Amino acid sequence: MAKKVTGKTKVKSKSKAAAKKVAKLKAKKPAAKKAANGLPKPSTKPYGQAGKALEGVRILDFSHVQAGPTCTQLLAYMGADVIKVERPGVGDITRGQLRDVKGADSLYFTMLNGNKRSITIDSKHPKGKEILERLIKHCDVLVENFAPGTLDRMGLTWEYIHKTNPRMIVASVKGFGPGPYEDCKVYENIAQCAGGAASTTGFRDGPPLVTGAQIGDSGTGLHLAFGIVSALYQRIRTGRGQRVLCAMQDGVLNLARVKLRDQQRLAHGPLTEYGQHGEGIPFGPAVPRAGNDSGGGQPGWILKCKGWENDPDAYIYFITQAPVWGAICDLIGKPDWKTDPDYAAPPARLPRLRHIFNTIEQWTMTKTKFEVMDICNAVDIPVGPILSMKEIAEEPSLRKTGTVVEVDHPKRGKYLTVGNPVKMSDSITDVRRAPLLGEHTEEILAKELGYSAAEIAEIKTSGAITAPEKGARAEAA
Ligand code: CAO
Repeated sequence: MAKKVTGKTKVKSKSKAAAKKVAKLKAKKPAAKKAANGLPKPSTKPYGQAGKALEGVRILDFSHVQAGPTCTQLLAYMGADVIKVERPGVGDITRGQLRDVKGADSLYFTMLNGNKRSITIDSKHPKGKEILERLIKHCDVLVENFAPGTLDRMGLTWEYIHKTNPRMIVASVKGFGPGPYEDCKVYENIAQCAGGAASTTGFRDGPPLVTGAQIGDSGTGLHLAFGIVSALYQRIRTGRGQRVLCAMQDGVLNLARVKLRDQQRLAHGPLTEYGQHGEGIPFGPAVPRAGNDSGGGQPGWILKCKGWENDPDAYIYFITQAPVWGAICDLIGKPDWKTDPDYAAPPARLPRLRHIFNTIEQWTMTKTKFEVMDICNAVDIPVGPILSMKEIAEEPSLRKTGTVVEVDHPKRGKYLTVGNPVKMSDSITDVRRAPLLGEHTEEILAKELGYSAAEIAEIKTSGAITAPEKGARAEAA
């Protein structure tokens, strides 16, 4: 069982005596805990007090930048012990990128590495390799998103890892899956472009656009987390680890699947719910950019609200959902549209969407986005205000649910981060600050890997966990 040591940091004892004790307990416990059907009896502890979903799972986290760290932060939120391995004196490159506070780890880093522990190891140093071997034996999952071939060059091939710990799951993010581009380095926007998102985002008469949401990095990290949890579940049956690969192109395509749906529909005629159909503009061979058209079967558009002249976010997304068409007509002062054959039924409205939304906008422009929200929701019309990041940061309900969390950091002070977006009734997330570079190196060497004080002193002088020379610390741009 995890043992509380200081504050909120939990560590596992790895001494031989403790291991024996645990083995003894394990040998006795199942019989007492199992119900007649062979499954564990439901815990009698109150909900939220029976540990966390992934408690006991140990992650060897080699990830950097965003895609991998998103994944391992989610696993840490779910209770996994995430040990982040970083290069001595350098660390994850994002520690120094887009810095807002001099001398402190950036928000880029701190918002992606909460609830983790940091150990510095030079993976190319012989002693570093030895420490890594112990970590591989100790952990359940290795997560990495290095450029293709990097892990192999460190000597950490699948064959070596699998031989060292047959139960280990090796989870990787790469830009592309096997094929012509498998050796390419990839960043967020490249994935958005290669996964079909950019060509279908933006306005028809403008260039392809990337979105602010990091669907290439964070989206792929999310997919990888799902793969890891599935592999952990399968391992219960098979007893062996496996490789889990998420290509960023595949992750983006999975999120853009409705556009591949539309690509196939094009073979059978125009996409009638796209605004361009109503405007009489013919479709080309590929799915076009659809501006703010709804991606589903209920037409929608972004409309101006009161104050739009000065506030770039005074807009609302308005959906003309068929079942509430009558309520929409009443609200905007067009009750005759309820029976007018040009407007009464959804197919009749499709060629007139531009005119319909212009008319609705005349009404929304007389109200603030929050007034539109209140009035429309009272009669079940689906609308959504365009919320600025400022409004989201200040929204009390998001603070209350733990989706936006304020944490304290010894070097940068208080900062906001995004908590666990998945809420579970029996696995409650407590968000903790990101670790300093190598903050837990000695703790992990001693308590997890069983190194003695003398051995640790020797490791320190070997150069395996410290920066090679003073002044070599990289300050990333
Ligand atoms: N000790 C010693 N060396 C270490 C180390 C450690 N603890 N950690 C990393 N390194 C070394 C690697 O061995 C590698 O060196 P070599 O190339 O000499 O073998 C070097 O650091 C750089 O690693 P990298 O190749 O992953 O990084 P990069 O800056 O060249 O590329 C990126 C960055 C993101 C483009 C690339 O990692 C990539 O394509 N990853 C896969 C796709 C991905 O995840 N993209 C998302 C990026 S944003 O989330």
